[in-house]
Amino acid sequence: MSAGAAELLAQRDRTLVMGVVNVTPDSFSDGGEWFEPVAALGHGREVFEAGADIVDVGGESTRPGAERPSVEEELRRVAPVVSDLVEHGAVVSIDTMRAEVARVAVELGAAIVNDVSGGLADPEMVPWVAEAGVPYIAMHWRGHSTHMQSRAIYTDVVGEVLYELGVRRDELLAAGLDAERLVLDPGLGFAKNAEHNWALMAALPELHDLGQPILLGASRKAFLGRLGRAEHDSPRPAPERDLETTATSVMAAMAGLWCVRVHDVASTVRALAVVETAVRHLPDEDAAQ
Ligand code: PMM
Repeated sequence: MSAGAAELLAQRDRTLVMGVVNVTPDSFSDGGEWFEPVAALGHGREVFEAGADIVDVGGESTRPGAERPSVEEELRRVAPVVSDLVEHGAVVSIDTMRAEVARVAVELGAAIVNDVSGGLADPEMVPWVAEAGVPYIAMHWRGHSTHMQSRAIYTDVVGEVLYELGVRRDELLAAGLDAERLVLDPGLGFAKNAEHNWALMAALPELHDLGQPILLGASRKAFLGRLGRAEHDSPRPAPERDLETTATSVMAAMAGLWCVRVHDVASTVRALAVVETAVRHLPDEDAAQ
């Protein structure tokens, strides 16, 4: 494991910021703005320079209904961006459900694998991660984008997500993953409607019951775009959801989560500095005794 990634995984004094670089023609959150190679490289560096602790590079859109690119196409998209960011000193995570893409990205210097399927999409992913010993982010997942919304059925979304993530954690550890290198994520928006996402947002501290560092990916998701809009109005466009995103980042930091995954890094970095500074001013319990 790289020194940078090891240090970040052990970080508990503040909530980390993961900046998103989607090299896709159809990502819902940035509409494919960074698809062209030159734009993708430039955007990657902007995200890093804005203060991201981790830069998350992905080449497959997970927007509901999205078609999957081939492995070759996914690699063509992400490889130059991963290499460039690594060269510039960034800690890079590769956002992929494919073992082959993860393997090549790690060879190029990516330090973390971020798998929205938690290893369920590609049977080769978990054995490879176990063998490579690379830090792994496993998200709560019920199926590919083409049919995930039909699986957004829960009677108790918080209880069920915690249960299913707990089962996945146990399976991943049994498969040989190192508990010190495993991060879990409730997967907002993945097989979840707005009500489900809000219920999870209201229960962030409960995610600690899983006993692993937690990452939250609320940034620019549709449930935030509907706030303050009449039912019949269209949601606010994704790039205009950063204020709401920043509020979710603050909630995550107040709940003591490990990391937030966001598109606009600068606003979250500044908001989290407020939380971090206030937390540092908490009375020292030991000294008070
Ligand atoms: N969301 C998206 C993509 N990758 N990874 C993790 N770990 N958690 C998420 O919530 C997550 C993710 C989809 O959002 P995007 O299109 O804005 O990248």
